[in-house]
Amino acid sequence: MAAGEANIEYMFGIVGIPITEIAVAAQAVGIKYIGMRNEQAACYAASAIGYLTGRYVECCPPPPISMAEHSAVSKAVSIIAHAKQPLLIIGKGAAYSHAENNIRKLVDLCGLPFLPTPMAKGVVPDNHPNCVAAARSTALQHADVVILLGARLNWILHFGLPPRFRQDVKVIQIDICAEELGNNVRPAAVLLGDINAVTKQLLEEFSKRPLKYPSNTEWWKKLREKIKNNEERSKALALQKSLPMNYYTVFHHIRELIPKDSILVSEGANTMDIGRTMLPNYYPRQRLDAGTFGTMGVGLGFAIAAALVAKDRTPEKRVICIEGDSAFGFSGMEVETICRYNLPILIIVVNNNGIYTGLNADNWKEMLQYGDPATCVPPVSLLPNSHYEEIMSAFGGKGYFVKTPEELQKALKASVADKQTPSLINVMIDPQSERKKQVFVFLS
Ligand SMILES: Cc1ncc(C[n+]2csc(CCOP(=O)(O)OP(=O)(O)O)c2C)c(N)n1
Ligand SMILES: [Mg+2]
Repeated sequence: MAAGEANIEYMFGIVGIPITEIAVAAQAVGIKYIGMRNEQAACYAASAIGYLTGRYVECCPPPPISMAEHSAVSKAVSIIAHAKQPLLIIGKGAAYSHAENNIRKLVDLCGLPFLPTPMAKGVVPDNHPNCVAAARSTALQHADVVILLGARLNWILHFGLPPRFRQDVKVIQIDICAEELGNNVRPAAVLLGDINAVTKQLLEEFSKRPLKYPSNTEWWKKLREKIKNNEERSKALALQKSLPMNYYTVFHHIRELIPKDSILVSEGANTMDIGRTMLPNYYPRQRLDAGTFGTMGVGLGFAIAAALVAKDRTPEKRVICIEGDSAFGFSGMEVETICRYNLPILIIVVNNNGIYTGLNADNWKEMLQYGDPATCVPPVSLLPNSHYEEIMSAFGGKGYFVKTPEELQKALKASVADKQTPSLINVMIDPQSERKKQVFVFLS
């Protein structure tokens, strides 16, 4: 009853015991009860609802909106004005705080280069001319002033430390959570407050002390060169005609054929990392991935939450869930949940027979000659050529097994056109396909 009175719309749990009574009671007061196949996936789905709808604010009495101390705002503006190589990092907090309009104004007004963290993609559209995501490592490594707008210096930002950042980088940290301030790096200025409100404060300060970072600096030249170089390398890989396909070719076709306003969900290692660079976001809160902690298994729960919200609020928007073959396995049985609630999610499994790299069928066979599989199967390998699409067809959705760009295009067109039926495209790629060479190795 209390949940009903609080206008809770969605409740996630599992199917059956021990939640039967509470689920029935919730349904009786008009709450949508979603029975998942595993508590973990239910929690992932529930956590995404607040992010997608902002309803964690609506359900409670409106919280006070906190603003930063004026002296801190003024200090931050001075530091930005003296920066030679500034970089704005937009974090998930900016998306949570619905700060997109003010941040867009700040970027346009001050001409600053910016980078989004994974789930901040789309707060300012990825095709904005100041977006330097394609030169991410260079931007992080050489920035002398970094403005963190609701982004945290956790592993996804390499803890803000060398060699990925300059030793003497000045960090301006803007965050709603006091405990986050000063984590890993001592900031030059701290602005404690709601991202949207603090961005407005910065805009007001910049209207008194105008700043336009010139677009012809050496810094911009360096960043633009790197962007061009990286984009050319990705494009060359994407246009390769050899079979089996590589990651870049797969993402190239996905980008060409899915609607621009799709809600993208993703997890995996290379699948997620390469997909993040190859698939643009144009709107805020439309990318959900395993970003913060890299936890595999979140994808299907996130996709289910996104599809429920889309069905109720923006039925024209598609949810596209791009999974590595290993990542898919963590919550794969939620495909049944998707079919049970008839959520027209398109799952794309990028299948390289394993984690990072796998074995092809011939090598697999050869390997088995060495003895008991438990003693010789590489711990990064999955069974080659697994037909994950049959998991979808088993429950009444549509499954596609594709090996060539033409088959991929055909399957994408068919599943995008069918707005009613869940589908899964299992895309076989070269098990040795790699991410293009990176300047830094993982976790450096
Ligand atoms: C819960 C959990 N267990 C294990 C890991 C370690 N891990 C990182 S990525 C990954 C799977 C990557 O393989 P896949 O999804 O097939 O993507 P690929 O790189 O092959 O494209 C795993 C198991 C993790 N991140 N989270
Ligand atoms: Mg894989």
